[in-house]
Amino acid sequence: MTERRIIHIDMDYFFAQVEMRDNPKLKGKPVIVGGKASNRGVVSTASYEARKYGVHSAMPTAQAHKLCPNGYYLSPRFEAYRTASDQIMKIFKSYTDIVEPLSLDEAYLDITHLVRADLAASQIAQYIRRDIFEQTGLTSSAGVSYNKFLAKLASGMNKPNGLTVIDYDNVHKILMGLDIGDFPGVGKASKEKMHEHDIYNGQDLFNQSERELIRLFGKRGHGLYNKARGIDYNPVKSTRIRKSVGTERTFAMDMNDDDQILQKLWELSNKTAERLAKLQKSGKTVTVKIKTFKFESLSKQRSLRDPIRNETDIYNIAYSLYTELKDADIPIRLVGVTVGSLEKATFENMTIYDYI
Ligand code: TTP
Ligand code: MG
Ligand code: MG
Repeated sequence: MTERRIIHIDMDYFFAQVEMRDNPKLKGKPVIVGGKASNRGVVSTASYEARKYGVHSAMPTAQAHKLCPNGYYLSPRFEAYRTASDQIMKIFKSYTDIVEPLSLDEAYLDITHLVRADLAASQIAQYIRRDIFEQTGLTSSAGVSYNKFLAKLASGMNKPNGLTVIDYDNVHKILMGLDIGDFPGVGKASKEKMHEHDIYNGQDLFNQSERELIRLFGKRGHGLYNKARGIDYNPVKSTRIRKSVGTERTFAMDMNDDDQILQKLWELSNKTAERLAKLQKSGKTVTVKIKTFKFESLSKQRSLRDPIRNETDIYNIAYSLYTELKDADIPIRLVGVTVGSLEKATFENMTIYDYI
């Protein structure tokens, strides 16, 4: 197996940075974005200036006020963050198809099979960070390594606006000095358990046998044993963004009976509506495709002003497209209906957990 080339990119103090970009008076100031103290809100994030006071994500805003009374406290503007997020994800996809977003502000990229294999992965990461800055005015940090665990670890090492490479030369040293709580999967409870067994850092973890780690942590023991050695086989899982939903049927024999074909079209419209409902999407184009008995593919599309999602709307348009398309003398083998230009779920029905 060729060695993989993985990049992890994470925006710096993301929500706060967007606010500071949009209001330059906030530059260099302690900026805190989050819920209101009066509503028992919590901090979403804080600028690095505010972090100096000890303010951090998930801290009650009331507590942040005590630590940093002169901070600038702002409510989140999710649409602005979503816009910036869409921009960065688009940049990632311009480099590789294998992009796995982890939240609004970060993603893994697998650039192993990038056409420009002659460029160092770190150079590509720099290009990506440059594109992000040019297009959004925001800084980010990148980690480059040969697996996801190390790439993510690396991206946090020189924040903000930094780039870190972990390779075979430095991996051991970095991991040995790493706090045990900074290993993925080691939460509060496992950290305490680690401490009970005198495991405080990567070196202590490295010194444990695999058998002992499995005894202590069950199934996770094997993964922890590997992590101490910089081993992680998890692939970057790209999530395809669905642009259309379509269904088609091939007839058992060439078909020229409108009634039967329209019956099929109705069934396909139903199926498509069902799938749209599952995805919680609606679409602004309808396409009907047919394949003639000579295997010729023909299609016709209509764009709509308002998005549609139910079976009757889909069928009505599909019906009229079909009548425009079908030649009475030519039997067909296949008919299909596709709804495209899908719209995202609206902000109103998303929760904060869809963002982060
Ligand atoms: P992070 O990438 O974890 O943090 P960050 O970008 O603010 O700061 P940095 O990466 O430089 O350390 O999270 C991205 C955004 O997600 C963050 O700006 C706000 C939001 N978020 C929350 O709303 N609540 C949280 O608890 C966390 C961790 C993040
Ligand atoms: Mg971030
Ligand atoms: Mg992040």
